[in-house]
Amino acid sequence: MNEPTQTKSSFDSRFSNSLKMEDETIYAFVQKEFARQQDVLELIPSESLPSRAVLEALGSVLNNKYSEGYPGRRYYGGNQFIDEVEKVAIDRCKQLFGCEYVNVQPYSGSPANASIYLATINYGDKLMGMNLAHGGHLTHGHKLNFSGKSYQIVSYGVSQETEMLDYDVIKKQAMEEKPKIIVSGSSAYPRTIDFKAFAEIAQEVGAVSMSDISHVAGLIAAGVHPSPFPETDIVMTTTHKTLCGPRGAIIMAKAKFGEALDKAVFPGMQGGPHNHQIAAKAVAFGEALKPEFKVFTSQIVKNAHALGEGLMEGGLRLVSGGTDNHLCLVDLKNAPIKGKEAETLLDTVNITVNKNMIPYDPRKPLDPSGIRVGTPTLTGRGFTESECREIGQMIAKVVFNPQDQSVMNRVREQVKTMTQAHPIYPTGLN
Ligand code: DSN
Repeated sequence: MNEPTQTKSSFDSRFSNSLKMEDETIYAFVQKEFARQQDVLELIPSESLPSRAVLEALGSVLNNKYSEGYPGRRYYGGNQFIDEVEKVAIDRCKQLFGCEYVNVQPYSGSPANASIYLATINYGDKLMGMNLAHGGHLTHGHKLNFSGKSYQIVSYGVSQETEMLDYDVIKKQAMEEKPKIIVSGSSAYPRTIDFKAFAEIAQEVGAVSMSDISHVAGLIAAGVHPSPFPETDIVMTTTHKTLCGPRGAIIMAKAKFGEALDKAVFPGMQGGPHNHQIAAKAVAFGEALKPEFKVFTSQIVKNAHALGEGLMEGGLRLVSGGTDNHLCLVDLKNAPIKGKEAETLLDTVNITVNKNMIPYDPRKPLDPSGIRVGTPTLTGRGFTESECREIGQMIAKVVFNPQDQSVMNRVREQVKTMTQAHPIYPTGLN
């Protein structure tokens, strides 16, 4: 039997066929997801709308290149342009955050945090981080995560009374526990974090200070939230939240940590960097350096405040009584449905949120008392305070009237009017 042979035309089609021509199944799902994003009010605070230019860099031929190593020190030939892209990303990032050192290669937040621990502490050492149930992150010491399995974890939380970080209590805990590293930063904390206070506590107990600024990085870059620099030793951020870049992460630090961090990222944790992603990070940093980005991030915060006002006007309680940043944590204890049901019900009226534990939550993570809502994506679409306030009221209506179909229909119509008035990528993406 003859083996099939590659003809010139079958070979060429690989380079000329669009996604639509090549793979109808995946193309159809991409189109459906585009339409879904257009038709919903997306309130997940860790998501945002990257620019068309960022998406273009992600879809570029830079994807094709291997480049283990760092600019000028690669294990593969042909990296003259890849080196330049990485250097531009590094320079822009230093300018944006005012840091001495940056590594732009981390694939995402979790491997970046793992690299930091690898560079600074030994397995079994004490790591102090924020309790996930109080707003921390899995990689800050959750027992099911590599961090909780590899290190001795000391968790701090928020005060039961104020639902905010109490730096005196955290300091006392650090003095007693003497951790090797103290991680500040959160994924569900609606208040300003005093990174400087954390760095001072770490210094007093002889620990490395590390801030995971993933959620508020865009606000910090624009000066809308206080920066962890220059006090903090090492800072990690993902690039796709309020920074509005590609999915990915970076590690910034004082210069003295640079060599150990470079070694920990490669070859310690990762192989070849994702060059298309690094190019997209560079594009996002360039965008964030423009004056418009400060206006945009200030609007994210104003919108979150208005969203919170609307939620409270609708009868809901916000954890800590409000927000200083891009998100609100909503306590549904006085509503007839809790986090899991609220997430599902809100999906049916095209409002996307995520269920979330609240501090001292008596319920379980898969069926918690709260939801988390935020404004980066809405702000990217041009929503302003009056609409965000109305959205807060709409959410309250839904969760207080889960059986009332007329409420659901009315909210669905309101969502339709709002989303049609604010199209995403109005000139298309192809
Ligand atoms: N899972 C992300 C969030 O939603 O906040 C953090 O990694």
